[in-house]
Amino acid sequence: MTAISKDAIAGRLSEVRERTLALVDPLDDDQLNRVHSPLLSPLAWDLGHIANFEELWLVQRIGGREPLRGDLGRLYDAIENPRTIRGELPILHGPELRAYLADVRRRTLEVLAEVDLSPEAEDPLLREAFVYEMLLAHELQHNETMLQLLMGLDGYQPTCVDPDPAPERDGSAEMVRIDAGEHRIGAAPLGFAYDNERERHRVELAAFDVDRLPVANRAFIDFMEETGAAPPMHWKPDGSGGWLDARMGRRARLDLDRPVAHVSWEEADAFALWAGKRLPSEFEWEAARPQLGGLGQVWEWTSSHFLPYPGFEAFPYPEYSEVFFGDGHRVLRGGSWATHPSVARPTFRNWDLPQRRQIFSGIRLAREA
Ligand code: AVJ
Ligand code: FE
Repeated sequence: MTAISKDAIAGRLSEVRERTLALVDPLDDDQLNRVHSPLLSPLAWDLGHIANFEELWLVQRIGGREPLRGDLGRLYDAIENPRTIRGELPILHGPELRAYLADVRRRTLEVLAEVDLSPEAEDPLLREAFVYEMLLAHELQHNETMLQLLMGLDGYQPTCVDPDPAPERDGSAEMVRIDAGEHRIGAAPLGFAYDNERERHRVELAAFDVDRLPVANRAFIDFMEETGAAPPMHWKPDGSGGWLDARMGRRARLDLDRPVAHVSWEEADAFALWAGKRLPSEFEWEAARPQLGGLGQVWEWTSSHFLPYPGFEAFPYPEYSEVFFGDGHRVLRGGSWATHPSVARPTFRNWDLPQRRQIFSGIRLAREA
């Protein structure tokens, strides 16, 4: 690979870092260090973790360098330090945290100048710049986690993303038919994808119908009124029987045509039952994707458990996907307004526990044809 491609990588690394720093730019140290919710890390932990992940992979692993701060890295190990205890850890703050981000980045660029990124590179981490793509994706995914927390911060106003994307307003009840047949599921062997998206394989599906648009706030309110179901996270009563969008401390009129967000899998499943439909499986979702509208506003819960595809091999580390496989987590597909488009591949699999709703999660419905 030529020097130009390395320049492109360096350029993208700095673009993504600018996005990360723009997210926290309006915040003071107290807001960065505070534990806002036991489900989410303090923002200072996310920032240190972003830098430490970069140091581990791009500096220590690829560059063979010693860690800058000795054992400190252990505090940023997501498995060793569950979210509930991250507020109590002696992590970096303020200028020290900023310096760590910058020091790691300087070393990353030194190492980048030395490595062989050609398709013949011996290390599979370097082939097609896999490890750099992983880094970019990782940081962008943490941007979304940070935005989950920022939804609860009074007066916050994101600058690099629009939390109020315009809904697609036409054809609200329209379904599309997907004919029975074999569908190719998963990521092609070349190009960046996470291990859980491989191997690509064929799946036989019966015919089904799927909604062209995700479920809107209007329909979710009908469901709440008929069944007594709880409102989504971040809604507040308006005092006269209606609901307000209370994200970021706002009291905004709820746009009834916008896809409902911040519902759990359990709520999505109950809604589907009430509506006389069901959630699509993740394979149905992937097969139907070219024909779906309203994409990119909310993650969409599927009926699927997060399981390995046939031939799965953990790469480059089992703690990304493998340790989460099983019937505990459900798969979400698509991507939300908070997801960077480069993360939202058609084959990308997101996952969370069925009761969680701090993520930007909505509902799309399917039924047997
Ligand atoms: C894919 C969003 C479930 O946040 O736990 C970030 C992404 N993995 N760092 C998560 C991730 C390691 C992951 N999700
Ligand atoms: Fe991470």
